[in-house]
Amino acid sequence: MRLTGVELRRIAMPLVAPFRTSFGTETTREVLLLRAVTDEAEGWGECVAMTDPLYSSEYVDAAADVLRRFLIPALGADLTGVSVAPALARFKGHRMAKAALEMAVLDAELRAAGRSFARELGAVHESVPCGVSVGIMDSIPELLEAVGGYLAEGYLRIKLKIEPGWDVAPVRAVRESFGDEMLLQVDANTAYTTADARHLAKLDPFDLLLIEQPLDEEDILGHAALARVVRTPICLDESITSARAAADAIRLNACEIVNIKPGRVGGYLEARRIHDVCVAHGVPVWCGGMLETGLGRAANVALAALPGFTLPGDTSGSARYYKTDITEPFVLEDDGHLTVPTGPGLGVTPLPDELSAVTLSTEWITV
Ligand code: SMG
Ligand code: MG
Repeated sequence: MRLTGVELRRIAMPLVAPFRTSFGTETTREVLLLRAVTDEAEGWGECVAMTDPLYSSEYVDAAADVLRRFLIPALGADLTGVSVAPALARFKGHRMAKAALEMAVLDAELRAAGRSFARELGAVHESVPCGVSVGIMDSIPELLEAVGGYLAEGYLRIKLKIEPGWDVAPVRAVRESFGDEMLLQVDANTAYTTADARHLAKLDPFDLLLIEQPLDEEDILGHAALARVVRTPICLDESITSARAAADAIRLNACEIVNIKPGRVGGYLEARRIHDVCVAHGVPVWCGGMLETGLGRAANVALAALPGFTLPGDTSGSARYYKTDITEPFVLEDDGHLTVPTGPGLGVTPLPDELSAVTLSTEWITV
């Protein structure tokens, strides 16, 4: 397949409500989209880097810069999806930017071949069970109302964002209000230290599925130490940047469960390798989310249909974040599942009017 060039497109999507985590509050999702133009088909990529480097070191302006100056020029005209990562390997880091470029090339290749992401990745399910991530709120009544609303919509698992000062009380309130049967987990986005181990153990009585990334992303041994104090299984997100990092964390007993986000690990192909490493070790995985548009959501839902994804992911419907998506929206079925797209490539395409309504700028890069 011959690559002609790549369009970088910046869009800004207003959120239906502010989303607060331990590192900040989002009200608008700024996204960098890529459109890879080849002699056979066009493909779309979505970069999950956020406006500010608060979730990880990457941020959207830096992703655009590294793509424009280094990654796209390094591709060469003749390529396929699997050749992207090796061509970019000599550039350190910037996994979210690399993932977006690989996604765009892979999408073009699969659209041309009439194959879906799901089939290509090895999906074994036609639909996937969905959870929802619930931000930090100003009060417990407000939180209970939000959780109640999501459960009424059919979400099968609730994830509460936590931070020091918003942890045991909201978890207790949600557990007591909605019962022991509900699948419930928490995500700290690195907000604690090993000195908080005894405090975090106070979450143990609430039968959480997992606690996600309580400590710093580099603190693998800290997570292993914490795991010896808390009974709730530890799940890593930010720390797992590659299949090798996953293998190391598992070997060091730093996690019992892994959150897989393709952007964080450099692409869907590395994400599949992490899935394979985890399956080989009997470690359950689930698909994380980065407030994707319908493009990234389509690919995430395909990934979540692989056999090792045995826990519901943060693969919510489009309406969780956006009043209007840039593709046909993903709508939760009554049973709390999303249908895995089966069309060529991602199986979804941006709607021209919706896309132009949120576009801030475009830039064409010739290869
Ligand atoms: O797409 O539903 C989603 C987001 C889920 O909580 C979510 N993501 O650490 O897992 C995580 C966060 C990262 C983004 S928070 C602004
Ligand atoms: Mg997380």
